[in-house]
Amino acid sequence: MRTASVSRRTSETDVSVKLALDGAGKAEIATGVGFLDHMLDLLARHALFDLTVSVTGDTHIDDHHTVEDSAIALGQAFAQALGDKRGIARYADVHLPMDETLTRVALDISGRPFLVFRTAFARDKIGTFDTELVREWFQAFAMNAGITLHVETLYGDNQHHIAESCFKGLARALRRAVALDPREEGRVPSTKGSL
Ligand SMILES: [Mn+2]
Repeated sequence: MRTASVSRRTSETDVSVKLALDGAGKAEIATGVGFLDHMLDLLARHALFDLTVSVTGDTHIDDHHTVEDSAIALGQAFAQALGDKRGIARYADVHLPMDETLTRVALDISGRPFLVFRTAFARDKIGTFDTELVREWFQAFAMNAGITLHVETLYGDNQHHIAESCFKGLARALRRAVALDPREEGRVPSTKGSL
């Protein structure tokens, strides 16, 4: 079973994550940040991961620590659940439309963390959520999941759609990249023999 649990406690946040890669898209998300809950809910649904995320964070300051630390814990859980990456498709890319917005996500489950994030927000807030935290989330997730992740919003106007297209694009790309390819016959998909 490709599952993992991660608990991570600091003076700023207390995070617990449970992840099953071969799930049905069931999510129980309670981070204390409504917009982040919405993004993680649709991430689980579109990746077909079963995902539980609970955070008690210092949101009286702002949402930064809760967003970053939950992404660190989810990235760690993802890497743990994948294990030695035997048999996976490894690469995937998606163009994710959401009404007027189009975002491209390409990723490699490489073990070499890297983020290219070419998505700009014209406004600082979506409701009470700071739009700059979208990039923070992707950075923390990519570094801790150990994936090479390229996100580019090709065009778009609505800030909610732009953020949501990034998370949905990631979800759909992860769903394909973690899928087991029967032609790999359980081998690690690299000429080096490990990822
Ligand atoms: Mn939405």
